[in-house]
This record gives sequence, C-alpha cells and structure tokens, in this order.
Amino acid sequence: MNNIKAFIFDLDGVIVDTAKYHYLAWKKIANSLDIDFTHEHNELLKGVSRVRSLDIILDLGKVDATQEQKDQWLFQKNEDYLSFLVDMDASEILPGVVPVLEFLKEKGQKIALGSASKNARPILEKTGIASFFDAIVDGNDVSNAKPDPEVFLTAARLVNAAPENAIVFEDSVAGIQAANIANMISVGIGDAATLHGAKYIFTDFTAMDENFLAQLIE
Ligand code: B16
Ligand code: MG
Repeated sequence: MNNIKAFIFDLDGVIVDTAKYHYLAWKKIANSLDIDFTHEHNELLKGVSRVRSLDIILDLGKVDATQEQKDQWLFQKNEDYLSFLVDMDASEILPGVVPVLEFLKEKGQKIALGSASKNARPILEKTGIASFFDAIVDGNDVSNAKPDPEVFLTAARLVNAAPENAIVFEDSVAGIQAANIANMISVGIGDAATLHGAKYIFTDFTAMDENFLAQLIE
C-alpha cells in the first residue's frame, strides 16, 4: 500500500461558522411549531443530515407530521439558511484554517472535504478556498449520514489514501464517531468535553502548531 496521507476537513463548524445559521433557520421552524429549541438542542444536529435533523426536532416537540409537511419545512429551512449565505465571503472562514491549508499544500499533502451538507460546494466557492481541495465529498454524494463512515471513506478513496493514513478534522460527535469507525485519525475541533471520543482535540486551528501537522505527515 502507498503512503499517501489524506487530510479530510468537515465544513460546518470546522472551516466556516455556519452552525449559527443552521441554528437560526431550525429555530424559526421549531418555534413556528411551538417547539422550544435551544443551543443545547442544536448540538444534537451538528454533522447530522437535514432530513434527520428535522426528525430530531419533531421528536423533541412530540410532533407527528405527514411527509408533505416535512418536505415543506425542509424546503423552508434551506431557503432561510441560504438567505444567510448570500453575502458570505472569506471573512467567515474560521481562525487558523487558511494557514493550515497553505501548510499542507506546501508539503504536497492531499486535502479533501467530508461534509454532510448539500450546500458545501457553493460555500467553498464563496469563501474562495475551493482550489485547495483535491476531492470534495458532501451530502449530495453519499447515501449514509455520519456516524456512518461513508463520507470519509469516499474522500480517502478519491485521493488514493488508505483509511489508516487519513486524518479527519471534525466538530461534531457524529463526525468523530464516523472517523473512528473508519479507522482514521480523528481530530476534534471545539469543546474537549463534547468531543472526548477524538484521538486529539484542539479548541480551534490557531491552537494547532506546525509540529503537530508535520508529525502526522511523517
Ligand atoms: P445542509 P458538516 C452538516 O455539515 C451540519 O453540521 C449540519 O448541522 C447540517 O444539518 C448538515 O450539514 C446538512 O446541511 O442542510 O446544508 O445540507 O458539519 O458535516 O459540514
Ligand atoms: Mg461540522
């Protein structure tokens, strides 16, 4: 087997802080159904597909709905979410992300995206970082959502890297589980208590020095 390394980035909450927009859009739907929706509830939706997220919210409120109603709420949620993205630009990239992408590129490493979002490609374009990625795998490309490892296994395969040579940067519990199930090196970005299942944890990319990355490349 070759020794190619794949550095796989989640999108929402790792590269860009879109979690706040997902939250506002879901809160609007939840509140219109008289369901209380807090930031704590929102943690349950991180890394989770749109369809599954709605089911979690309806369960919280013990609301039964027809497929037609669900489709309408899913459509409305995405319209509201997209309205927040209209003016998105490079200023929304989270601190330390671009230096890490530049470092990995400079070292000739493969970089991939592994996101549950169906809006990943336009976000990478709007923020001007799409060209860093050798492979992009998002919610349009997989049938099984995180914690299923399909999204990360597909990303590693596209850049010819073995799973054990893949490093996954994730902000969600479901994403860390997916990376671990795939036998990849999981790196949590965010709160240590929430992401305790990760092999390594950093509060954000500014807390990650080049020695850490260099050691993963070796
Ligand atoms: P969309 P990630 C995930 O993206 C988000 O964390 C999650 O909150 C969202 O529901 C999901 O994408 C689907 O997003 O509605 O845009 O298809 O963190 O895996 O990059
Ligand atoms: Mg995420």
